[in-house]
Amino acid sequence: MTTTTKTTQSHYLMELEDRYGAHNYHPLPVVLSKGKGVFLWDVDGKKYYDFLSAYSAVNQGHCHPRITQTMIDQAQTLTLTSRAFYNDKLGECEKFLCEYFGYDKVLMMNSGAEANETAIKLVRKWGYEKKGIPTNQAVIVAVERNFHGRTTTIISASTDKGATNNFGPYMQGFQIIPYDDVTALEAALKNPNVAGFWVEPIQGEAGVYSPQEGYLKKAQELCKKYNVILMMDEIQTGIGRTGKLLASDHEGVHPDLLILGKALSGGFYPVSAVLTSDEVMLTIRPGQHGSTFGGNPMACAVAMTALQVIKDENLIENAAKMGEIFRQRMRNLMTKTNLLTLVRGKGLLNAIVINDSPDSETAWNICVKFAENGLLAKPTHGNIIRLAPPLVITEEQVHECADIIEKVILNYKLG
Ligand code: IF1
Repeated sequence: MTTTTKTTQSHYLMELEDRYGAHNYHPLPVVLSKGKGVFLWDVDGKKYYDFLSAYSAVNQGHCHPRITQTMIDQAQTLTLTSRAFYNDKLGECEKFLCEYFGYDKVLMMNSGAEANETAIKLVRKWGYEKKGIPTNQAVIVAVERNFHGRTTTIISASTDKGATNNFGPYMQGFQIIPYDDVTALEAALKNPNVAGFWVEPIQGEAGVYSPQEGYLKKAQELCKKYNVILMMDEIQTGIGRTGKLLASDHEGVHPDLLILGKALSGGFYPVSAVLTSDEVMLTIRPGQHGSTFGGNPMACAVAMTALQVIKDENLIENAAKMGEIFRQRMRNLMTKTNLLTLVRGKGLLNAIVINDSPDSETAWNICVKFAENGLLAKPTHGNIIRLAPPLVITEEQVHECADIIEKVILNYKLG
């Protein structure tokens, strides 16, 4: 594995994590201590372009001043009441979210995994109480190579060995079909016990993999035809990332149930949400679901400002424009080297595919070189690198980053 020269301080901090923290991650050897906009700084003061955006949670850019101010103000006023009482931010935020995304009702949670858990519970409840599925027979159809989080229920629908191995026994009630396959989808939905179809409009973890055009539209039609809830996980793809408010908007699809997280807070605070119709949402009654922190005043205040920033700064349009420029630069780079075989993605959710095996360490080694040259990105699989800067990036910065990527790729020698 490639290593970089590190100072005593960064070594010390990496060793602390290694010594006292669980080994559930394998980070790049960079210790970050500051962020602003598209930039991050390490403990030695070295500056980097952030091309991960905390897995698309900081679409608004690091430490956005307006969100920071909202958070400070709210922290000095009221942070948490629990849902045992009303609070003066929750209703406002719920109205804001419903109008912003076009749904009847919203249920706020904290992490993305919790939002997906909430979605599963809602869809099952609706399945029994509205669709008439016999007790404990509800099926949720999910797809191969999905990523929806890490709870025991969610991993029960995962096809990734690393995510599932030795974490059993698994939750029942999921059927897995291939992604981007309408024939398989229709065959599955014919089962009258199917309550929901659970899908990401672009698969992030799988390597920024978009389905063929028309897939989501067709999925929506099939769900309607068979009275099944289309559950769209837009935790990574939503909130401007792909150059539309939602990735579903590329096909004009309005999911029956929308799952959001990450950029809902601009990276300040864990805020997630499920949006859906009255018919689905009202199947859950008092005491049947919730969370201590879900819908707290801090989360509500932060989420409203974070979403307002997306609109006020035209970040959706910017993501679309900058994404085009970036992919054009990568396509141009492909003409100069055999190392790069593909660039794909939408808006500012992109990936490059390296001409090496998925089991290789090439993508990792290239990311280490990117870091040395002032750009932080993370491999997904041995040969795919996700490239997803904050949506506040400017054209000049896109070119500067493309120059860094080009320089590293053109100088890289396959081992
Ligand atoms: C990690 C990936 C990204 C998600 C979708 C739900 C969740 C996620 C579509 C869960 C989370 C993250 C979590 C992160 C790695 C990461 C990831 F590589 F695994 F796929 F972003 F690309 N649905 N995605 O992408 O949300 O509970 O984490 O808030 O470190 O596990 P969470």
